[in-house]
Amino acid sequence: MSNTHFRTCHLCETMCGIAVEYEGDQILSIKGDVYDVLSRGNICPKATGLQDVHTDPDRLRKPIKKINGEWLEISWKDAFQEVGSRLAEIQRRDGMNAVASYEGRSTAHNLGCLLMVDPLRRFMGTENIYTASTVDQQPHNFVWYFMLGHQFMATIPNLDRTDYYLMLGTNPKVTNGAQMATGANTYKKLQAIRKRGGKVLLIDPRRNETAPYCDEHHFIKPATDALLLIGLIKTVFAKGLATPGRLKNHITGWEKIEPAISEFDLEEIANATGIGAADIERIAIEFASAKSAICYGRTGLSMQEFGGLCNWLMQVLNVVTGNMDEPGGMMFPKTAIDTFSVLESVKGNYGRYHSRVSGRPEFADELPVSVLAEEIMTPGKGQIKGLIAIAGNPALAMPNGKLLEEALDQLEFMVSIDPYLNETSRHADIILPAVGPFEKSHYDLFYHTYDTINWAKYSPALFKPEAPGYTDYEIIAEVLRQVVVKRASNPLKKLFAQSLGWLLLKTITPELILDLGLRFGPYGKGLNPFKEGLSLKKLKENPHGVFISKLQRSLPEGLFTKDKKLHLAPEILLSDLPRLKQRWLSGEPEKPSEFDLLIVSRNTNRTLGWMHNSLRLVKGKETCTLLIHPDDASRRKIIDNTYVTVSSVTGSIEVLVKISDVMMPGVVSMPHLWGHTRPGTRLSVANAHPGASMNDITNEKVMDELTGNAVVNGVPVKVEASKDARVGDTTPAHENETIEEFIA
Ligand SMILES: Nc1nc2c(c(=O)[nH]1)N[C@H]1C(S)=C(S)[C@@H](COP(=O)(O)OP(=O)(O)OC[C@H]3O[C@@H](n4cnc5c(=O)[nH]c(N)nc54)[C@H](O)[C@@H]3O)O[C@H]1N2
Ligand SMILES: Nc1nc2c(c(=O)[nH]1)N[C@H]1C(S)=C(S)[C@@H](COP(=O)(O)OP(=O)(O)OC[C@H]3O[C@@H](n4cnc5c(=O)[nH]c(N)nc54)[C@H](O)[C@@H]3O)O[C@H]1N2
Ligand code: SF4
Ligand SMILES: [Mo]
Repeated sequence: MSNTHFRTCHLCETMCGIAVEYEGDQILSIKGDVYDVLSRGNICPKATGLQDVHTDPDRLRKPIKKINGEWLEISWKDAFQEVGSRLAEIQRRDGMNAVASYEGRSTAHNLGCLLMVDPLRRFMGTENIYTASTVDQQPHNFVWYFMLGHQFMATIPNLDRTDYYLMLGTNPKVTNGAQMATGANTYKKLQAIRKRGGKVLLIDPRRNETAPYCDEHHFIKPATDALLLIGLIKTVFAKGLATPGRLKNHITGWEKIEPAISEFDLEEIANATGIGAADIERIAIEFASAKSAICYGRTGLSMQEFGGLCNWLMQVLNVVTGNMDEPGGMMFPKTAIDTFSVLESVKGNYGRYHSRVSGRPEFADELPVSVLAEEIMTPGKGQIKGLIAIAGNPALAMPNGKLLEEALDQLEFMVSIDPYLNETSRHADIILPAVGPFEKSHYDLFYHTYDTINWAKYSPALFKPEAPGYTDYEIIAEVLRQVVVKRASNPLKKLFAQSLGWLLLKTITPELILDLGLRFGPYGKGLNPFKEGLSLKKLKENPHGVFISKLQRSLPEGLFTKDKKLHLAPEILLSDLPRLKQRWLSGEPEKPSEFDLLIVSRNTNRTLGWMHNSLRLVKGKETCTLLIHPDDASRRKIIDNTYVTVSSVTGSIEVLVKISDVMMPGVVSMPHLWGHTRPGTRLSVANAHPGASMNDITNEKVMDELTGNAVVNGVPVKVEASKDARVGDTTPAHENETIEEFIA
């Protein structure tokens, strides 16, 4: 007899509800949960790949240790002991900063990892904290911190009520939420906007898969978006359409905006971006005149040279047209567990210390991941000798991954907390794998901050793991306990750390934290048995989630700034404008270079980097392809469906080429987190579908100077036909498959 288990798919921020049909410990199917409060049955193909992760023979179930280049299984007890003593030894000898940590994106999707982020930082006491955020959304966090007072006070496009949606550098048809908890098939929300008479626009150097769901698509030269946004804001002011609306008395810096951008000329902006001045003016007028409007951009804007400026200017456009904190504009969720008000430490900070080698400022206790390799490879006081890598694969994910791999090999000790022996963990000395995706409970402690409605949902574990089987929470907690104990300078301190750590581990479970968080959150029942409200029990009784409300207005009360004002013109952002002007509008012609094309990134429809070991997701046509415009291809005598060489100042790769006019001339595009060609991994399916790693050609030295975010869009490259042009498959360049098509 089969049963159905309801839970949230934890693969991305979209947070879809899934219905898992199972019998015994076998999964029979994974479908969308039609009763899920958020997603109403919508899912994407990736969710079905979770079944493969569950059964994957390559997924590690026990700790392994590298001994003379061979991986051997060891007991959990020995593994924890060794990790603890090796890390403690390094810190005792070389200081706290000699051990670093890298937390990848799966941290944010994992209850156990999330609960341990703060303890990890406190107990390891190191300034060398790196995460995937600095190759992703750091510019958003930076701007929210300086404008709204909290790095996680996320502005959420209120798609369900908007009349005008201007998107830049994002592809929701493929990526869905992309930092919005929407439920899958976000394109239906775009269709709904148009159906009710609204308008949807896309600005992107690639006419991506979302373009067919838009009224207009405009190509833009990579990394010039900040100029376009300035053009839009200028026009709004020039036409007398600027209005603060309800927030009039709660904004500072309004008067600084117009003067700050006055020197940027609209014709020059048009020339630099490739979007005509008449179009810029028209879009600005339409945007400001619409009943409600949203300007929103994602990784195309955050992972480029002006990530900080782009994210700030988008918010400025929303504010000066009266669309901040308004239905149909940008809104703010109110989460059931209010982690961000409780933990003062996560609000954000800036520049309290700097990276040792190139002096990059810290933001929110993190240093840019682009400096991790140099911090490991440069000798001197404070050099990184040990690394805790959690739920991330920086060898493929960060710029110049190969350099990072060289650096990882120089470490004295590295532990990976990861279920796979992959491109990064192969450099570790010990790998500690947590239980599988259905063997632990789930609550989106982090991604509820991107909620498009106010709601809450808890998913219990479905299966019991093979004994002993530890969750990420237990693994990280035990590693910390071991390090603290072994670092202790005298027996009394050791005993105290040992007992307290043990007591905390046994009594403070994730479920207890969740229950308290829910009870004392904004919708909680507290400890009053007669009061209606949220508790963990209530969520357990509602496996499809509990709907609380649509998003409500929440400013100015909800602001985290000390003066309770929205800071429209933070000095730090204003001060970056000259860099933008110098880069694009200096009047000097660009120097000719052999790297005469610009490469940009994209996500692919069916996959997510670390899911490439799921056969059902990677089989069929090759998706790791380079897209190039026909004119650029013919000039280089490139033939469709052959392998080409793409090189940059960093290195070169070979990749299958698809010639397509979806690309802006002068720009090429390829997906990231491929390139499963490194020896010594245990990824049998991924190795058979390797692709190439885009980050073998990106440059760790180039970053958004303001926020430290890595630049993986707009990287100069050269593309050449390979000498022995191998022929690839013959599938079309556009991947417009829907879940229905895929499953059929
Ligand atoms: N299927 C799938 N979905 C995913 C993921 C996945 O791996 N696979 N990953 C998830 C994660 S972690 C994230 S962060 C999100 C990312 O979500 P998105 O930001 O939607 O991701 P992309 O598909 O990379 O879309 C970025 C777009 O920016 C464009 N672009 C590049 N450079 C520029 C530029 O300079 N200016 C402009 N205007 N556009 C530019 C690219 O052509 C591309 O179309 O997706 C999430 N969803
Ligand atoms: N060129 C280029 N580079 C990019 C991007 C781009 O657009 N272009 N995008 C960037 C973006 S948006 C992101 S988010 C990053 C992603 O960068 P990373 O987070 O570093 O890369 P992932 O491949 O997602 O790594 C996830 C890791 O988590 C592990 N994992 C899976 N489940 C669990 C679990 O339950 N517990 C633990 N402990 N581990 C688990 C997987 O095995 C894998 O090793 O890449 C960035 N890099
Ligand atoms: S969009 Fe796909 S991967 Fe993301 S949560 Fe939904 S089903 Fe999972
Ligand atoms: Mo991401």
